[in-house]
Amino acid sequence: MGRPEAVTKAVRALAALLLFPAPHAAVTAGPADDPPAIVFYSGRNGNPDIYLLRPGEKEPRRLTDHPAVDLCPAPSPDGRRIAFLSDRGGNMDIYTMDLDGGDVRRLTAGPEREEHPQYTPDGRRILFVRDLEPRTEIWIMDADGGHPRRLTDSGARDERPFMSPDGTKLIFMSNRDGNYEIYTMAADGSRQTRLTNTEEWEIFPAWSPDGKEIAYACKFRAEGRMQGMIRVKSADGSNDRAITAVETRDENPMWSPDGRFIVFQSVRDGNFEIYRINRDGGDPLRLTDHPAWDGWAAFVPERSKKCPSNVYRTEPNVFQGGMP
Ligand SMILES: [Ca+2]
Ligand SMILES: [Ca+2]
Ligand SMILES: [Ca+2]
Repeated sequence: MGRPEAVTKAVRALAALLLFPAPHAAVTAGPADDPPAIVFYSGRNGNPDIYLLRPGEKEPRRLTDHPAVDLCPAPSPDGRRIAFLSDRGGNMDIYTMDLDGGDVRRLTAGPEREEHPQYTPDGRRILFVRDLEPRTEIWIMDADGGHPRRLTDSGARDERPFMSPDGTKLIFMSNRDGNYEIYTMAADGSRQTRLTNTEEWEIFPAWSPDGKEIAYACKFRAEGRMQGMIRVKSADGSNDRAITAVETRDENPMWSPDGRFIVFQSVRDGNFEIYRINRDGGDPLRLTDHPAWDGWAAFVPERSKKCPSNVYRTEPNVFQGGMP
C-alpha cells in the first residue's frame, strides 16, 4: 500500500492515459448548497499533479506543475494550506502550499520516504507515514515540519492515520495481524486496538466530522479482479454497513466538512474518477471526467466557515509524553 501504492498509482495514471477511452457522461454543476471545493491528484497532464475543483466548475485548476510525482493532497482545517507528497527533492517528502499553488514549503528532507499526510483537526500538526521498508510507521510533526515524533512501532505497515475531530484518538490501517485491518489508538500512540477482523482488506479509514462514524474501503479479489466498496461503521465498531455496491472498485472515502457527503475514487466508469455520494450512499455524482487517473480526493474547508463546535480549539496535552 505505501511505496508500491504510490508507484502503482503513478503507473496507473500513465496506463489510464494509454488504455482507456474518454467516458461520455457529463459532469454536472450542483445546487447552490453544494459542498466546498475538492483537491485531488490526476495524471491528466502526463504526470501526477494536484488539482483543485471548485463547485460548479467543470475543469479543475492545476495547483502543481512539476515533472515530479505530486500526490496525496490533504487540506488544512482552515482551508488555507494543502499538504501533499512530492519526489521533486529526490524521494517522497511532505510539502505544503497555498490553495493557489504558491508558497511551497518542504517539511521533510531525510532519506526515508514519507506518505499519507493528514492535518490534525486543530491544524497545528500533520500526521504522516514514514517508510522504512518493508515497514511503515505513523508519525506526527508540527505543521511547519518541526518536532517529528513516531507514534507506532509494529514492524508492519501502519498507514493512513486520521485524527478524531475531538483530537483524542487516531484511526489507521495496518497489516500487523496478517491482512489490512483498521485500528484505533490514543493520540499519543498508546492503547492500539484492532477495530476490524476480516479476510478482506479494510483500508483508508476516515472519521466523520461529528466523530460518530468511520468511513473506509473494503477491498478484496473477486471474479479475478480487485473490487472494493465504501463502508461506514460507528466509531465503536458497531453498525457496519456498505454504502456503495460491491461490483466495482471504490476506494478512499473522505467526508465533507459538514458530514453530509463523501467523496471517493472508483473505476465504475472504466478508469479512476472521483465521485460524491450522500453519507447514506445516495445520489452518486461523478466529479471528474478524464481518461487519466483521478483520485485521492478531499474536500477543502471553506475559509469563511468556522470549525465545528466539536473540534477542539485549545492545545491538548496529549503529545507531551514523547515516543511510546
Ligand atoms: Ca507533477
Ligand atoms: Ca481485514
Ligand atoms: Ca479519470
